[in-house]
Amino acid sequence: MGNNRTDTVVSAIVASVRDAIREQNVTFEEYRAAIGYLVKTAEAGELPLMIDMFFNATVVDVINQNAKTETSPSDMEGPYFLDNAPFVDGKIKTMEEFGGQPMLLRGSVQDTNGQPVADAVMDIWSSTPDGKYSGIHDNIPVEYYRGKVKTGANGEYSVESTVPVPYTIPNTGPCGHLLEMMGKHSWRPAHVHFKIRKPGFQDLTTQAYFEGGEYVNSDCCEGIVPQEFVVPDKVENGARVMDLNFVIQAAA
Ligand code: MBD
Ligand code: FE
Repeated sequence: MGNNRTDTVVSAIVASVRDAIREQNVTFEEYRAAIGYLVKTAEAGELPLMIDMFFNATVVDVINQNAKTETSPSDMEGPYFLDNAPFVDGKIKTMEEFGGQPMLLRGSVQDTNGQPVADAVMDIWSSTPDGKYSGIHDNIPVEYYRGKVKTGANGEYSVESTVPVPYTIPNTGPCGHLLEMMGKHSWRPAHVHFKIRKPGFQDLTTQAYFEGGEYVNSDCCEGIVPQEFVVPDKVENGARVMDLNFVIQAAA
């Protein structure tokens, strides 16, 4: 063993934690409290959330730096992607009783040569107008507020839903409590998630944000969101229009 990828990465992580312990003169009581907190977080089922909160954006950053710059930036998948959303034709189901401003998502998927990518499957999911995710919260059925959309012959797509809202990551458990103890809030800006897949291409997982929206520059999960998909405020026929063109890369 030794001198392999596992050794290299784990040793680097351990070294930076040791540095932090020395730098901050961490006491034995604090050390024990930290272990207890991690155990509690795991027992609450929030360990993935806690790790995502601190590190997911950094992993995505590394992906974006390594990708050729002509592809669209990746962004966090988050914990609420579900692969069993239905295919929809032009309209993601929303619930009358929730109301919300209509939203029109439209644009295209292209490859890095500017050629349209037809028949790409776009998974699109976002919160209800009161900040819940279907299939996860409040028994909202999975066919609402999420759907799969196929691009047309020219790589184009167009689909309606309703505008999502800023969202607090689960903040009643250990993750939210930790943010609170650190003096930080637990809000994410309003966002729409995308996962774009097409055989022969690398998957693209990303998010779009609303220019001028609250928390766009203070996301609890990453501080500042990738700017390319912060979409200017544009309304047509009462619908908030999100013009979004995606560039994906052929698989290596
Ligand atoms: C979300 O909706 C989300 O997108 C992320 C990244 C984390 C928690 C909740
Ligand atoms: Fe989300």
